[in-house]
Amino acid sequence: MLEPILSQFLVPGTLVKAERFGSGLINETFLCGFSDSNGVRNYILQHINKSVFKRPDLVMENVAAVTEHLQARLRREGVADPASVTPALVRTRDGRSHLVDGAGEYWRMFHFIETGEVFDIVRDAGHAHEVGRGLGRFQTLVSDLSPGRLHDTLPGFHHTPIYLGELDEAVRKDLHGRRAEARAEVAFVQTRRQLAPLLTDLMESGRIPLRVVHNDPKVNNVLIDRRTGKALCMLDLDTVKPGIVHFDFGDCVRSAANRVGEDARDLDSVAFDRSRYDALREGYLSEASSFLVQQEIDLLPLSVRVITFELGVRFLADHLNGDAYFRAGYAGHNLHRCRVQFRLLERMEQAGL
Ligand code: GN1
Ligand code: MG
Repeated sequence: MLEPILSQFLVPGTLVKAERFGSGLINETFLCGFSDSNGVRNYILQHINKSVFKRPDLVMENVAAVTEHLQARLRREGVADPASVTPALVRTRDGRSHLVDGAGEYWRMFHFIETGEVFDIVRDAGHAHEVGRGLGRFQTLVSDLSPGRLHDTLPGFHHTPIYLGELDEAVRKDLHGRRAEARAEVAFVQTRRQLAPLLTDLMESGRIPLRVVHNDPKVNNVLIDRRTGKALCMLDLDTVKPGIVHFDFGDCVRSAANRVGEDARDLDSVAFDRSRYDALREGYLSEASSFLVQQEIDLLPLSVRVITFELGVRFLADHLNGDAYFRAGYAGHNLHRCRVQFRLLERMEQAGL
């Protein structure tokens, strides 16, 4: 059924495969192969989740602006074929950045980066270093893109107090009768509410600069070069918008320093890995210290607990709201995801972070 969609994009050759790809929780992703006399070429097709992204048209304006900026920067640095090392859109036959199908659904296509691979769980400290470096490099590359150029496509995206308010409401309403089984997690949140405003207060006080940030730099959004093990680029650019670097650093660490990953089945295996944290931080700063101010660097550790707490709160609220936001693979999946984040937060606290 994807053929009518695929045929609208400007790709040479005949479709030979279209299969589901990746482990993102929001959009639907497909790997598509096209063959011509030069062999088979792969592309990524994505169906944008309109219940999360209410203005997919503006998301695509951002994605086009950011990917073009990245390609221009790399070209200036002497990279001959930027599309082989950074996300690049494939235009539609009528020259657009995306397709709106007859049902009003939004689709976009990217060149596939053949030398890259992604992992859901960090393998070792060297990988953590590259994940951090990839993030720092991304932020550096967009540091000369004015935040005012981008739309705020997800207002309040890392505004932890808003998520806390949504959780409170979900607990109060208990629309799906799931409150009783989540009693311990709701109590956990009550003892840590003071974490919620720490980053947003900083941002709103203007004491730290507003920059273009990624907002979703989890491990599997960092593409790694399979030949060298080095970070190639950041993927999943839908959430790129103005924010503070702490949203990124916190999210990257909560994803990469969790030894068993965010979907670990055994809660007791969840551990905060200090050596991976140190490696990630070092990799990040090896790139980002070119533009960060000292105050931003000093506040990096704080961001880790806040963003871990925030994601746990989001998963918990979504569980209570009937899994309306994050794709769930089984009943109770989002409650379990919340438990993993809260266990990780406890381990971070024990580690003195
Ligand atoms: C979602 O789309 P994906 O899977 O990369 C979510 C992030 C969460 C992450 C947790 C737009 O990211 O905020 O941290 O799941 N993205 C959105 O796995 O909500
Ligand atoms: Mg993703």
